[in-house]
Amino acid sequence: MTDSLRICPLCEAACGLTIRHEAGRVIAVRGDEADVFSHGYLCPKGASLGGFNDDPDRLDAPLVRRDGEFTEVGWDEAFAEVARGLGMVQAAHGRDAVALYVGNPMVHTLGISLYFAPLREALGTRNVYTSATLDTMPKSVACGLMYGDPMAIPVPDVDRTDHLLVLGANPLESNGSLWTAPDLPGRIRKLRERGGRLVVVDPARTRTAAAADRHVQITPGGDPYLLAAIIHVLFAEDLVTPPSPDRFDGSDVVRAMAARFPPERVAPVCGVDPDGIWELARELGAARTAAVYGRLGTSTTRFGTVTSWLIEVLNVLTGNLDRPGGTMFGRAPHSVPRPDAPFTTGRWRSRVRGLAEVSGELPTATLVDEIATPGPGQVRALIGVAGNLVLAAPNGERLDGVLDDLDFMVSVDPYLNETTRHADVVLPPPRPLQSPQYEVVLARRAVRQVARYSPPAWPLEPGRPGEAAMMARLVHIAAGRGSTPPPEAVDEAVIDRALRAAAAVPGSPLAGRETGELAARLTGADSVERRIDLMLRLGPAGDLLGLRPGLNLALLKENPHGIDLGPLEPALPGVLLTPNRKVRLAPEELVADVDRLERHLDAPRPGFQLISRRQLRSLNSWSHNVGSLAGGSTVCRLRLHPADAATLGVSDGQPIAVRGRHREVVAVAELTDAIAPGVVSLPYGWGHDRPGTRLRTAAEEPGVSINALTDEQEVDPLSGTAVFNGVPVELRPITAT
Ligand SMILES: Nc1nc2c(c(=O)[nH]1)N[C@H]1C(S)=C(S)[C@@H](COP(=O)(O)OP(=O)(O)OC[C@H]3O[C@@H](n4cnc5c(=O)[nH]c(N)nc54)[C@H](O)[C@@H]3O)O[C@H]1N2
Ligand SMILES: Nc1nc2c(c(=O)[nH]1)N[C@H]1C(S)=C(S)[C@@H](COP(=O)(O)OP(=O)(O)OC[C@H]3O[C@@H](n4cnc5c(=O)[nH]c(N)nc54)[C@H](O)[C@@H]3O)O[C@H]1N2
Ligand code: SF4
Ligand SMILES: [Mo]
Repeated sequence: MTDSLRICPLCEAACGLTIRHEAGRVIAVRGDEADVFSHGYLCPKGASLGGFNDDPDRLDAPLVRRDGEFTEVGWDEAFAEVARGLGMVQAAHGRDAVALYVGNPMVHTLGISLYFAPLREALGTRNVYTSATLDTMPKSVACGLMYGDPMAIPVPDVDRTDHLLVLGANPLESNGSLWTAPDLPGRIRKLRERGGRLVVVDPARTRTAAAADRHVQITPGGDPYLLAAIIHVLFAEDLVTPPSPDRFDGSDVVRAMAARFPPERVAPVCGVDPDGIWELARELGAARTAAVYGRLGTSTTRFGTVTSWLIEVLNVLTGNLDRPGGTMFGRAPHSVPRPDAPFTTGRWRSRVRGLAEVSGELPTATLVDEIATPGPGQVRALIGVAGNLVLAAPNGERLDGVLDDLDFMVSVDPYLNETTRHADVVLPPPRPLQSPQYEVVLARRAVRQVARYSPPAWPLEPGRPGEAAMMARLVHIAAGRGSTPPPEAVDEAVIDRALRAAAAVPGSPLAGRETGELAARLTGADSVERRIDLMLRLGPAGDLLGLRPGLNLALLKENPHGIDLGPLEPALPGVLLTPNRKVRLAPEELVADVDRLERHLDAPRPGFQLISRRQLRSLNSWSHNVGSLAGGSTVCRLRLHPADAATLGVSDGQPIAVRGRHREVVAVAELTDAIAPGVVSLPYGWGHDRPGTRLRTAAEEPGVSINALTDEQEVDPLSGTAVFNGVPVELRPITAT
């Protein structure tokens, strides 16, 4: 029996865990008490990491489709097949004919996060899609326009704040997102113990709302109006901390914008009375320190970007941006590439719907159009990495219907699921505990500066490639080098490029040094570890390849519970990439969308509005096969207010028909007064009843896919992000015949 320390790869909290294992099987999972960041915390999903790891339905060998049937093949044969399929499409139809989709586990998986940029570059296609346009992109666009860098996203300083205002997020179940803070439940409890306040704005009385000092039960889609009205009151009551014109541009424009949204005007669309809005604003304005935070319920909406922007503006106007107890910019312990120009969008547009490129990506909501619409530039092949498009994308059923029309599809995924069942080749990554872990992406969202590394808990079986090597081979194939060059060559090229860039910085201690000599200083068991070593050593606390004392991989290995580098520190103006190095409070693109927002005040209200939710013992679309998490309350139910149910004549546990724009599904009703009247909610990630999958446990309780009801034609125009909250639906009782 061995105990290995691991950073949990399941959610953004990134807890440190202790895994007891023997002969390649997990015996027990505990929170690592000595972890410098999570101090022993773990949630039910982390406790089931063994179930994820040991799931017998995980694929252990590549699958290739032959005469319509999947056959297990060797790795070289599988990659040769990928080279053939992608090469054929690139040769016949050009680079844009190959689309890349990368899903959410990218941010939790070293073997993907390190290769996304090289793969995208090697493919040279404009058809790059990720789950960001199903999730975070509105925040990236808002911050990109305000701060110049879409990665400069502040996080609430939860450990020091006096007042936390949460809109459209449920951190007590999700453990936080765009916000890495292990044990958010404990951190929020401590906030309240030290006299701080928690206010939650959500149409549902979630676990977080139930724990709050105040729950504002807003109507879906009401947030941008509520935020604008709060800003209105702050100005009207002289509660604004005036932003210094030396550091901030545009506060007059914001003031004029907010003047259009007095509480009395927006109250009906928010479902919050004007007095309640005045009170929220006064409370926020009076708090010694405060942080305003919004997540999925604010971003995957019709006005996701404007809403995300107004949240930032509110933090500025209350004097809370970039100060302890307010919201602060995270700082990774490793070197992070800085964009070389201020953020813009729309450098190209999608072929069919003309939607703007954002951060080098096109909206995932329109991938289906690009596949289904014939003509020059049509997508003919898809590389899907760690994504489950059929369940995750709006109107996923339409995608389900067109993926088989592709000339070639390869999936990098451990499961034969709703999406990968359409692939020609499935390449399964190793089990999570056999992969190394370092938080390349999440470290920038952490509420403290922390550096941790976990090596694989036990080695890979001989001949089995790690996910990094799999991705590196895809990079070679995408670049037209075929399936045979060594994967390490990709890493060495990245290292060489980074060292050249570092040596080219005038005045830096590395200036003018020879890159071969610098590369020889790197340590690590393989080329992936050498890359991490380099990133650490060139980072803000790094040892500059031995030129000063500081971080390197060897030091992290000596400190397996992590190294705590302290709380976040103010980072302005250093993080800014705007042309004049000031925060832009009122970027024109955002202000322009306020006209649409104002017009929408008078739009007719739908009968029912569908919203999404997450479940504590469930993880997106891919945990339902883990037996230890299945069952109990982890089922797919349509939550409905008892008053609405009475009107419809529906009782608890009964089937009910739900019609979205494109089709109707039958869900099981769960009556609860925790949801606002007129609103219904379904959990995200269900619908496991399709043939051709290998998810035996999940298929026993399949549920319905919420994305059978959502509409791929509806996006937040500024970010291209799908609308998952506030979706109009009709409900119909199913009468027994
Ligand atoms: N209606 C509605 N739709 C939503 C949402 C919602 O709230 N409502 N939420 C949206 C959000 S926030 C997100 S992030 C997206 C998620 O969109 P996706 O990322 O496309 O979907 P997931 O369900 O996270 O599926 C992850 C896939 O990665 C695979 N996987 C797991 N671990 C690994 C690994 O280590 N390596 C590889 N290669 N594969 C792995 C899993 O088997 C699964 O197929 O969905 C969005 N869709
Ligand atoms: N247990 C668990 N944890 C997870 C995941 C999981 O599947 N399970 N998934 C991970 C992922 S990929 C993500 S992105 C995060 C998401 O993390 P969160 O955003 O914290 O989680 P959600 O449950 O999606 O919360 C969205 C909330 O918005 C509310 N809402 C819906 N519409 C509106 C609206 O118009 N206005 C307001 N104010 N609220 C609204 C919903 O009722 C819901 O409570 O969770 C991550 N963590
Ligand atoms: S909160 Fe997230 S990171 Fe922590 S144990 Fe649970 S799933 Fe893992
Ligand atoms: Mo997400």
